[in-house]
Amino acid sequence: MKITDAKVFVGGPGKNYVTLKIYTDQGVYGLGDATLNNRETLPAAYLQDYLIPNLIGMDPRNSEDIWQFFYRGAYFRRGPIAMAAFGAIDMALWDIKGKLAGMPLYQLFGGKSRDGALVYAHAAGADLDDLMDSVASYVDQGYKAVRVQCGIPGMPTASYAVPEEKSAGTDYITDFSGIRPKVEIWDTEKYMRFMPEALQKIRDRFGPDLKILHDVHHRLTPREAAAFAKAVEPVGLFWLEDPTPAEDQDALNLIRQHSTTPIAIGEVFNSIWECNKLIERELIDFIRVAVTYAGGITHVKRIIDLAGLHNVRTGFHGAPSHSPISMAAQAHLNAWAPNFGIQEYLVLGTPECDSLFPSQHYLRDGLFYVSNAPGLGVDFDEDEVAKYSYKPGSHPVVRLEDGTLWNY
Ligand code: CS2
Ligand code: MG
Repeated sequence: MKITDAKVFVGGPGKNYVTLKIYTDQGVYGLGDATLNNRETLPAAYLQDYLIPNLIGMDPRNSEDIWQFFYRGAYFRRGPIAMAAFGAIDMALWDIKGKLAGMPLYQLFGGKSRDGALVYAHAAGADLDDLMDSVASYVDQGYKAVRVQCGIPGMPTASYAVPEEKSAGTDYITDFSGIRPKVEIWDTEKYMRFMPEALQKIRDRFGPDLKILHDVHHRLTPREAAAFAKAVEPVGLFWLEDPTPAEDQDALNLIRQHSTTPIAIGEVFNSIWECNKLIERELIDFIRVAVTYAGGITHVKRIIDLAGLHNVRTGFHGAPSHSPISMAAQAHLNAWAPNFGIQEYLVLGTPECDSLFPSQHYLRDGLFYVSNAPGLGVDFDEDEVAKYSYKPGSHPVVRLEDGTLWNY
């Protein structure tokens, strides 16, 4: 069996999705996602200029050897751009494998460990009242778990993932007003004074059963993060996410020394080598990698297995930071993984998105049910994507009030 062609498509409804389609001499094709937020053209170019010319003629069933060929063959290993490009190829090859076997991917991994996989929604509010309304709307929809992000009183600008105005939406992931980022101002002391009390008020309002998650988004130093995790211990969070940048994996020791609040880290990681110490020393409770950013299904399965040896559960990063194709790949891993924790889930179900990426996956009562169709169980409409083109966009950058550049 041989790969005969591969094409990259950049664009989609409200997002620069990067979709890879691999064609074979047996008519079976595979789909992969290489959507690297705000840098979408780069994995697309890596695929187009370096990887696809090598793919032609390879046997698509040899997904492990192909992964090793590109990873070791690159010489300059890892990094988000390369691993997103490898990730797309790997997802597409697993999609082909499942179609050849006539099985949904979770069957190839080891079958189902659960039917519905727990997901969490994103609640946000310009102030605490606004946030409470947002949480209530998700609880009414049947969600069992909700991430909560709140505007901080006195903060000079809206904070991460928080709308400027009450009841306003916010596309905090990509601002399509151009390639030059907006500036968000951050004040740690205001955040540290306000947020623990706000989280307790949310717990008091919604009771002990709601799984409450909060994303610090890398804004604290390890010491501040330890103090914050200790302060919110009584809230009983499901997890505290990215409390501090994790380049220095050892820095996470300080949080563990001061708090039992569950910690989730990993969405910015693109290989096992950025999280192996966090996992082996049990400095985290959830690993947040994304199949797209961390080299695809083949590499993420290695991370899941390592995590499973060390009481660490999965909590995959979610769309629309990447596409419904990666959501499908993660849904199959979520159905199988014995150490599954939770899946981030922003409702992508706009008619435009559904017609570009048709699938039989579905959400009910806060649980995600994976399709039983062979392979990934998601398709891609090449005619539909022609309606879209790449739009330059960027995250904000963050500065402290004195102008110091800080962590977005
Ligand atoms: C966020 C991400 O979903 C999350 O947990 O941290 O959406 C993050 O802000 C974006 O992926 C950045 O591109
Ligand atoms: Mg996050």
